[in-house]
Amino acid sequence: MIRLFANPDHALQNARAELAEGLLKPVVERPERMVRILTALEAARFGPIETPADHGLDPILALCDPGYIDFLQRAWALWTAEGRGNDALPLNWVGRGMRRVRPRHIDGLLGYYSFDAGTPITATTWQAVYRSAQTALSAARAVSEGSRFAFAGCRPPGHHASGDTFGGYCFVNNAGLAAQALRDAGADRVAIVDVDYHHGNGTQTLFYDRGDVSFVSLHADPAWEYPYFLGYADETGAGAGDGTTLNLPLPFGTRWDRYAEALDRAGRAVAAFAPDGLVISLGTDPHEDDPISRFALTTEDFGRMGRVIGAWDRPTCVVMEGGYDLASLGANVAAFLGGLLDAAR
Ligand code: OKP
Ligand code: ZN
Repeated sequence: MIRLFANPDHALQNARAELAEGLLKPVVERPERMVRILTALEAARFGPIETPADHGLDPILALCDPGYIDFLQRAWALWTAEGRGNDALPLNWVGRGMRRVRPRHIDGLLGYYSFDAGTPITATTWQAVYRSAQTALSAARAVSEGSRFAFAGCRPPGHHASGDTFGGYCFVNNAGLAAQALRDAGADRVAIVDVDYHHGNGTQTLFYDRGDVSFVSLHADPAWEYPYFLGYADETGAGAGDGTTLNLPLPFGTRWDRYAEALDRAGRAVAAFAPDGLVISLGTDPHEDDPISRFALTTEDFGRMGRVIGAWDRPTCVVMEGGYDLASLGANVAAFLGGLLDAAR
C-alpha cells in the first residue's frame, strides 16, 4: 500500500530563466513537470492524491539555519525594494582569499546563501518551498504511522539544498526533512538513497557527520557533471558519521547493466546499516531522453529500480527530486512506484 501526497502550491515556483551556457535560458524545472507526474499517478490508480497537512515551520527550523530561512522568506521583498521586478538570481560568491561574511545588501545575501546562478527566486517561491517541505513531512508521517510506502510529490525539489544554501532548483531539503521526521517518530536509523542523476550534495552535507542517518547516492561523476564540487567516491562521512556516506559516481552513458551493479552495492550498504526507515530521493533524470543529463535508463528500468529497492524491505518514503523529460517523466515515476508495490506483494 502506498499513500500519495502532492504539493498543491507547486505551480507557485514558476520562474522565467536560469543562467546556463552563458545565456539566460528558460528554466527546465517548471510546473508542467508535476502536472505530468500527477496525471500518470491518477492513470495508474495507485490511490487518491492527498493534500499535505501543515506541520508548521518548526521541523524546517530544526534542520536548517534560522537565518537562512528568514532570508528565503524576505528575499523577494529585499529584491523588489531595489526597484527590480524580474526574478532574483545571485551573481557574486565568495572566492579564495575572500571572507565568508553575511552581507546586508540583497545581492550579497543571494551569493552568501547560494552556489549557482540557475535557481531563481520569485514573488511566490517561499510559499511553494514551504508547501513542498510540508509534502515531504506528510509522506514521512504516513510511513511512520504504518504505511509501507509513501510518495511525496515535491516541487521544487530539495536534494541540492543544505541547511543554509540554495542551488540546483532546490531551497529546502525535502528528503532530509522526511528522514529527520522518521527519526523523530521513533526510527533509530534512517537511510537516504538518492537515485537522481545529480549528486545530492545538500543531503550529504546535512548528514555527513551523523551516525543515525546514512546517505547513499548514485549519480553522474562530479568531475564531469553538476554539482562538480561534491559527490566523489572518497567522501565517506566524518566523526560520528564516519563510514555512513557512500558515493557511487557513474560515467556518462550508463545503462541499466552498470546501474544495477551500483544499485546492488547501495543495497548492501543499506542492509549493513540496518535502517528502520528508508527515504528515496527519486529523480527520473537518469532516463535516456532527459534534456540535461547523460545516462541511458529506460522507463522499464525505473520499474526494475523500484523492484530492487522494494525488495530491500524497509518502510519507504519516496521524495521527488529532478527529471526533466516531460514525455517520459510521469511514466517513469509510475513505473518506479509500480516496481516498489510489485516487490512488496
Ligand atoms: C537539479 B536536480 C542546465 C544546467 C544544469 C543545474 C542542474 C540542477 C539539477 N541548463 N544546472 O538534481 O535534478
Ligand atoms: Zn537531477
